[in-house]
Amino acid sequence: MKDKKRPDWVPENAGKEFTTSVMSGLEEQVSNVAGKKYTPKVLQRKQLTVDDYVQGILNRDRTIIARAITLIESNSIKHLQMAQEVLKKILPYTGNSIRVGITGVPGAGKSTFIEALGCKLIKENHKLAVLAIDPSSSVTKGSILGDKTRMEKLSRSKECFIRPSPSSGNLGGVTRKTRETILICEAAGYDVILVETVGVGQNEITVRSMVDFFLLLKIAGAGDELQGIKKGVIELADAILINKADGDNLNRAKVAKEEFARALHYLKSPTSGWTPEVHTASAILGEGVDNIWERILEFMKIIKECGTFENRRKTQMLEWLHAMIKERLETLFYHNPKILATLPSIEQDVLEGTLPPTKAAMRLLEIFEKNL
Ligand SMILES: Nc1nc2c(ncn2[C@@H]2O[C@H](COP(=O)(O)OP(=O)(O)OP(=O)(O)O)[C@@H](O)[C@H]2O)c(=O)[nH]1
Ligand SMILES: [Mg+2]
Repeated sequence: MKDKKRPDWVPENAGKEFTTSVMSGLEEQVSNVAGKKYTPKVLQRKQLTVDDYVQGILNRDRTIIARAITLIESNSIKHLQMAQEVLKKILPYTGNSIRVGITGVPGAGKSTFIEALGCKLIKENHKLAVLAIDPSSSVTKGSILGDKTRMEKLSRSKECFIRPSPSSGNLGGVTRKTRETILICEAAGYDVILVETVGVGQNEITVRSMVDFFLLLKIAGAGDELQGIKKGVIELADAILINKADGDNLNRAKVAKEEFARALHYLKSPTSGWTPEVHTASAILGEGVDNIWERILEFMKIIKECGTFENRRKTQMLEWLHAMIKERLETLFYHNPKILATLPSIEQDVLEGTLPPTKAAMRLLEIFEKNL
């Protein structure tokens, strides 16, 4: 046994001058630790079947929910197929939540607001899932940690599931992963889903396309009121919440509220049947939080009555379908062996000016079609 731990090339009868030895492998450890059967942690992690995932999700088993989301986030084709099987089976249990998107510049107080609102909801026996897209904002720099401390009570609550979504990869990927994560959370019985996203351009449009209610957090006096009023993200919002309306900031917040309310008059509502509103709050003091939740409930009631809710969810399903097709086509294209082989030289021709980009694109697409 002892000799086995020496490499093959060590001469027989070699002395202590050959110090090299071979570590025992996992299999050896499994059957051979102190004569007892022992399975290291890495091997204990059982591969889950599709049904294991489905049952775990429906039973709100947080470990399995987390693993199912990891499966969804994986870019491997094998995982993608399995994830789709899981999703197909949980689909009948989805759709029964209030989906709220929360956006705002870094530091606007989104996480603090979610902590305040979340604690209230849990007290009222809701089950809450918080998904944070692109949590690594410029303020907190890789703020999964920052978010955990800002959402301290929530992250300790058993009724709340917090999950940062990866922002890496293409936008289509982020869309698919977040949408699918929402479905998993719904099937697990979370009846309120809050999606936090940092207000940088495309992210907001993406999140708007997957939630019912879209809330924009603003801070008074940040100097961006007028810029913001030039449409943009404001057009996507069902409500604007002027946060940090406390201390010295209270008056400024009230003024900002009036300004935004005036500006909203000139904009088209993103949700038919609902007129966007402006409110103030202090997330840190928990003031104004109850009010915004009441407005969200009122919103849900109204849009369900007038049919907007159903229409929006249907439109969102179609948007999702097309996002999926685009994502899949793009993956197929860029992983196609013939494309991989020809792309660098065609890129080079484009760079050298010997091939116009349009022609280059046509040529590559032809190659792709012929080698599907
Ligand atoms: N005075 C005051 N400060 C607040 C309030 N809400 C949040 N803050 C503070 O503002 C800072 C940023 O809050 P976060 O909740 O992390 O903001 P965020 O929008 O989630 O930021 P990112 O996730 O980095 O985009 C923290 O220091 C909070 O304590 C508020 O209502 N009043
Ligand atoms: Mg945050």
